[in-house]
Amino acid sequence: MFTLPPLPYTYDALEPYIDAQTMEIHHSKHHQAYVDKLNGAVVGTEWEEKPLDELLQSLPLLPDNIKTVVKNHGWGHRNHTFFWNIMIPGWSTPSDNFMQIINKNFGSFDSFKEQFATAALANFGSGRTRLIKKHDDLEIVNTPNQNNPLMDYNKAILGIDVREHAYYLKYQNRRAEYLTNRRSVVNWNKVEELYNK
Ligand code: MN3
Repeated sequence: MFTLPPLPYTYDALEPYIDAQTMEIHHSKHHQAYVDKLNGAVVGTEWEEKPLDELLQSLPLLPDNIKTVVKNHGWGHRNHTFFWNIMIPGWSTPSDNFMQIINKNFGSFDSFKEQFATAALANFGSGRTRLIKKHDDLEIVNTPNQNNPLMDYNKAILGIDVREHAYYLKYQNRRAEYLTNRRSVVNWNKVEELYNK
């Protein structure tokens, strides 16, 4: 059985940038639903004991009646676990080393922030916008729904949920404002750790 991982901080820890009610609903309702639906698909099958990574890598081998559910909800579970962990209460900034990597790829930190926000604003509907490590370079990639076309989430080192449930209670239609405020809670140490993995 898959279980909902506890958040690494309290629901109100990212206030005022991300409000406690949004965090609580996003984690205890939305993320929980991904876990429950994933369990509903695999429990009682030969796949129930597989670790999540292995299960997701085995998608093409899964029977048709559970393949789509496992793909959507398995990735939903994985994506949200990742999302909680690349946020942190309090202001964090990239280290000098990582800043050099950002500068090399995007010209400057401001330019990176602008390019990331532009991509996230253009990410129609309910996708994710990610910073991806490709070889040693960085790239900004938009993906729809819970899709991760790279099939290797380890390459994603920063991601943002632009689905409305991630911000609507506080920001309504003001996605740009959510994106700006979301910057205040990026866990840059974690991003760099993933880059160096
Ligand atoms: Mn979400």
